Amino acid sequence: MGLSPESLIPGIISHYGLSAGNFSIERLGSGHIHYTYKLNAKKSYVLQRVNKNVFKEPEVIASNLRVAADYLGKNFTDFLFLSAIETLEGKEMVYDAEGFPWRLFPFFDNTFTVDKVSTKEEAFSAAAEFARLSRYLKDVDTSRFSPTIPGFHDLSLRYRQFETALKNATPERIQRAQEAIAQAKAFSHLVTEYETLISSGSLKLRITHNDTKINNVLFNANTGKALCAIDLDTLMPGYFIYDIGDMIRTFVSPVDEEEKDVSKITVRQDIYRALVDGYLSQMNDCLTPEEKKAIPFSGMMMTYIMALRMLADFLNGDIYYHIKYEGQNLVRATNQLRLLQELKTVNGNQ
Ligand code: GN1
Ligand code: MG
Repeated sequence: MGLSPESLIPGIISHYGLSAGNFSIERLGSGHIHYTYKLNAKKSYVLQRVNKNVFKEPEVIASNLRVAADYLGKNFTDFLFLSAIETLEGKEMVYDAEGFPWRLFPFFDNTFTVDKVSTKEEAFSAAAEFARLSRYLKDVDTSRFSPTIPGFHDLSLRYRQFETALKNATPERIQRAQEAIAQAKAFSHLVTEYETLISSGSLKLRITHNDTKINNVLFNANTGKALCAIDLDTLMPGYFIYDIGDMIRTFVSPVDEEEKDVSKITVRQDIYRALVDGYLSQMNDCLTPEEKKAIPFSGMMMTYIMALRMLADFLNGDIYYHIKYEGQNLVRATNQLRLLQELKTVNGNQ
């Protein structure tokens, strides 16, 4: 075992000219991938240890964000783009002795995040903010960006990874996940639909956020409106279905992906409409009619891909997502499969 990440904080922040003695430090808990801390003081910061097992080339994240920040800075004056603070040596990241990169961000006072959407206004505003990022980047040369995780939302790849996990899983895990496995297999027609949609060429490659879950947007506490998109590690070339689909996945239900009681999972149609309206308030003119037709599919596709990834992680012995209790990834997968069923019902009734 290496040193605990917390014990490394004083050394890391000294690269920014900061002293740990001036802060009270708390762990911020809802991300599944990195270790994130808040450094509390009059001027507060967010410090993050990047998960290098997930982001194998952290320099690619930094390079994409540099391209985006330069482009937005040159072309727009009204866009808040969250960039990492540079070290005293002018670097965007500090590597610790185990090779984990760390980054520091400013903390914005008077802001908040939510894990569930409460109102239509919240849904509209958050969706419009994620969409604005894609709209402002619509003319940037996508070849200047590289994937930070190759094949991230490639449903065919994710299905194959699920099959591999199933092949290698212990009988005990397979037994516990039996029902979820059967449900996941029953939706495999979505993989074919995805392949057909992608190979039709009707979706334009754009710069997308790719992780538009509701807790990746910062709200202004005074206005209640979305202030900016955060968690930009997966800002990279993608299709708009990934962004609007992940919003459908994480906005429409009154409970989040951690909910164990699946009977509480429903599709709030007013929230659904508000998020689509919010997204289109920015992106309507950028999307073709064929792209817009893919919106109902997008929500199902992104819910399915998360169900497969969570289920595969459970079968693999919980090696990817952080868990707080045994069986959490199976709970998440079961939750997502129920949401998928609900979305199917709603789409079928339209
Ligand atoms: C992860 O980093 P975080 O917690 O916002 C994951 C997303 C999943 C999400 C599920 C890099 O997002 O793809 O949708 O968990 N990010 C990565 O909650 O795998
Ligand atoms: Mg993330």
